[in-house]
Amino acid sequence: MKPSVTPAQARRIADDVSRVVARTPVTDIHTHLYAPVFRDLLLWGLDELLVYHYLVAEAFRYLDMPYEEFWALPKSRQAELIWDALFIQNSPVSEACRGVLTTLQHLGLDVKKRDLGALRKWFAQWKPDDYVTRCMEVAGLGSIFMTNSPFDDLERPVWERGFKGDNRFQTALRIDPLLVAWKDTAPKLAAWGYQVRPDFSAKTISEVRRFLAAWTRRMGARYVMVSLPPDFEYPGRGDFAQLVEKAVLPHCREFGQPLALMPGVRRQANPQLRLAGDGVGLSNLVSLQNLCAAHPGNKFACTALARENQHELCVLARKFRNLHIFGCWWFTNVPSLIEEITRLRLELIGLSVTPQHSDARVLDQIIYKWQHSKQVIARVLTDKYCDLAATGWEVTPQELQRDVQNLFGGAFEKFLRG
Ligand code: RAT
Ligand code: ZN
Repeated sequence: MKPSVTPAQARRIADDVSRVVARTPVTDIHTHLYAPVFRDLLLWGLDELLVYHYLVAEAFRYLDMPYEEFWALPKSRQAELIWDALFIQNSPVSEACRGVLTTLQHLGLDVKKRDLGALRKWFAQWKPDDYVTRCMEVAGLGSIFMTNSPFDDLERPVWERGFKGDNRFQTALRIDPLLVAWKDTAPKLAAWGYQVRPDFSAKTISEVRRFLAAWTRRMGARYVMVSLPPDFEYPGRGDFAQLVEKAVLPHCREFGQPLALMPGVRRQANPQLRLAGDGVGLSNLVSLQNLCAAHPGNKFACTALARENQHELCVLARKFRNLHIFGCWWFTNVPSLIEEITRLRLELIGLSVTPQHSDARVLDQIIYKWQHSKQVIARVLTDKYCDLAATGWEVTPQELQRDVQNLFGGAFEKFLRG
């Protein structure tokens, strides 16, 4: 007789999955957050939540003031304008707006009164260090990966002074300027004492490797990362292909680091929006296929920005075990697409994936980004376990725990170590 899932059994599976998803600590493998010793680089609090670049882009759909006038205002005034446009004049239904409310709600605040002043007062009582711990608790995070750039003039001095570490945070070496703006970056490296020229002579390459090795050691970086335009090319005679092949991949092999690629961003589609001005394009993932095929001794991680790239990316992961796919990035970090993409991934590559990262730029955002994603991930997992139960295969509590741990950082950790 063919077993089928009764409504009671389905409810039990849903409850078990929700419970395990809620209590399993997550490793957030890509954020723009910093440990508190990085001081002003760690953004947190209500005004930062409101001036998040996702909300700036949305607010300008309604604002008619010139861009420059907006940017000249103090942050608190910008926050008030965004609050008024996106929460008061219109209902805050977008994912980024809803996120602010979810965050406030989970911090125990009353959003009903729409009282910006009272909400601001609550945030003013916190010290950053305690607040990091509090937000991680509420979000259910065990560990946060920073994005660490030696090219960031505010961040570099902190490393040069010596950062002793913070056991809540891990590090990732971000190298966009090296790979996407080599002509501007070579003189910088030269000024920092690396004997590089714009060419790719053996000397230049060994100096780029010396730079990568020094920063990997200084940061204790666990992987190397770059975001890329849709038309990135590999192999090729371009700077990206040359540098990746000759310097970055040998470096990654030496240090056992994956290279995380984030293709699909069209930087500064509208420069007047500043950080909010980047767009999306369909990526040429044949270049990723070429990288994975030509370098089986390297590990690659990838998240693609375009929805239309997600199926091809899953198929690539089926072909190449040196490819780990992760996250629903930026414009795909909305519930409808998280659901679609997570289902697709589980159906095509099972549990050897990291379905989400937060990309939080403001500490408090980890609360909503994980709350919303966990809801969707739990729903998808429940459906999959119900499909299994219909065959007579019941997932044990230990198996459920193992699966969720893998999705929430375990699979990525194994990939890092492998
Ligand atoms: O999602 C974002 O906040 C973007 O602005 C980018 O930072 C992107 O995530 C990236 O890492 O380039
Ligand atoms: Zn990011």
